[in-house]
Amino acid sequence: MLTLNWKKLGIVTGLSLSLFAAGCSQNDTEDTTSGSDSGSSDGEAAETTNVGEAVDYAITGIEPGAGITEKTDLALEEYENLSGWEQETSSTAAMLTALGDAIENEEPIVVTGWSPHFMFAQYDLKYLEDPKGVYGETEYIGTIARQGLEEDMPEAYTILDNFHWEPADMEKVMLDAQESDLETAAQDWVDNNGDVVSEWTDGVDSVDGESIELVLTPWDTERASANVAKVVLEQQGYDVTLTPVDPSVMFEAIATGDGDASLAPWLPVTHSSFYEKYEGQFVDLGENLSGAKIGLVVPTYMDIDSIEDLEAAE
Ligand code: PBE
Repeated sequence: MLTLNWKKLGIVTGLSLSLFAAGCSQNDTEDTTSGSDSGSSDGEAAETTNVGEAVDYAITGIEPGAGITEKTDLALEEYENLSGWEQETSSTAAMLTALGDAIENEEPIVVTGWSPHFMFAQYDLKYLEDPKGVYGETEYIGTIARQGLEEDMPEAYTILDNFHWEPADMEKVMLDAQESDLETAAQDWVDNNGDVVSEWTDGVDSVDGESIELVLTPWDTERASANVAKVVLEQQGYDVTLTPVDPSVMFEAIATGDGDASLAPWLPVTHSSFYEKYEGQFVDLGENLSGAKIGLVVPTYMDIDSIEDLEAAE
């Protein structure tokens, strides 16, 4: 049984939810100031010609163990114009707070961002073009299982193999969870989407309390899919444990058989190095969601479009 990082990651995720709520209300009260951006003194920072200088040559990142953090380190190496830049890692919650603060003051900021995520519904944001393809084009979220799961738990394996949903489904669970919690939101989604769920469970026998451990990463996207899978597997008779860990530990857990399966890998780019490290030691069940994306993200009021528009430090 995996217990690594559980508490730490749980706290991080809890913070991220409450900060999202705080961000919403700030945004509501600031709306009155955003209509007058034609004056020359207004939004001065946003019009600064040298974005690098204005943001202190720093990309606001998230947790050190995230796949996007690794790819951003790679971007810092690959793009000559990012020479002298740094990635400041901390947590998703801290990144979202910094993003909200910058937007409130219409200041420039460059963050590591991804979708599906609320930040795109909450703020006007854009991905910077990535001509070198460091962050890939579109990502998918995949499902992996430990070797032997198909033989040991064919019913669960079939359900996990069939698990496929749309970004709008995942967003619905994440949005509803703001009003309740992920367990409740996942249960509601399952109750309201019997047609989709029955495609996953069609012809699958029930079991009698067998234990299964799903390993996930601590972001809301993966907490949503894991909680939906938990509800569906429990309806089938399983006793389900959810264990949140860093992405590298997630792959390691499935490769060693400490965990049974995961719906959390972001591929083909975000978690490629972890995937390659353990390739052949887990079973790849393919996509469970298509149309995800990662990259460098800025507010739309910033007058740049590409990573190559960022100027190197002197
Ligand atoms: N994310 C969200 C994760 C995967 C899900 C993009 C922040 C990562 O970079 O590992």
